[in-house]
Amino acid sequence: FGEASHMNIEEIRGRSRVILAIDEEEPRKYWNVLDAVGSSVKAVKLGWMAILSLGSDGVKSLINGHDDKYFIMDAKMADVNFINEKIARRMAGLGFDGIIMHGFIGPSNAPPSVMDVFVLISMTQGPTLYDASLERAMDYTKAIDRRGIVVPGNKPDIIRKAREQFPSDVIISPGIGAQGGSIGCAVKHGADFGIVGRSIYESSDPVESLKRLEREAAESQC
Ligand code: NUP
Repeated sequence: FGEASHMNIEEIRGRSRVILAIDEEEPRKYWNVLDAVGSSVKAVKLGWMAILSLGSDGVKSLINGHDDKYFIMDAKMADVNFINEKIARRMAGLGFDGIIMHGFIGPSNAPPSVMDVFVLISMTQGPTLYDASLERAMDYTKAIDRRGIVVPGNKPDIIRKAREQFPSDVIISPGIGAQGGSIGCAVKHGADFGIVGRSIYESSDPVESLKRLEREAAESQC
């Protein structure tokens, strides 16, 4: 873990239920969006678009410039163990606190030890093979040392099943807003966080959109 003095993901949960995803083309937009939302955003998810747009040095600067926040790399890793470990070490070096891995690589997956691992067990689009054998995906995931899991925020039934099976995991759920999910409903069914991208970064008033999402999460209604 880096030297930053930010909170861990469980501490953040007490203050905010939104993880901001940014998948922009323009390097400047990553800075602009984070400027706009300021300290009200505590956790940010970046992915391959950020690495491609900003470059790895640019991502490192962005994370360094916002050391009050928890950063997750949505790597959706699914390689053999020694490669996953190498990639995770590089990502930790850029300042990331957590990384997302695919669950389908199964119980022989030795998760990287350098950062928090979130295992994806179902997707917002689909059905995928995960849904064809959700029980198996969950069993595989239980065998992996992890901080939490990723389940679709637009599929409340899957969130509920996952929460029953993973009572103490941090559940993070994309698919809120632009992909049809409701953060209130996701939280009601057991999600700890909604991951929200376009509904915030493409909004004409990102701060207002964020406030509305936090309100809905607190109300926890479908
Ligand atoms: O199943 C998934 N669906 C999904 O959209 C797993 C994900 N990690 N994501 C990510 O969530 C996707 O890569 C994007 O960064 C974010 C959703 O963005 P938006 O639909 O809120 O703009």
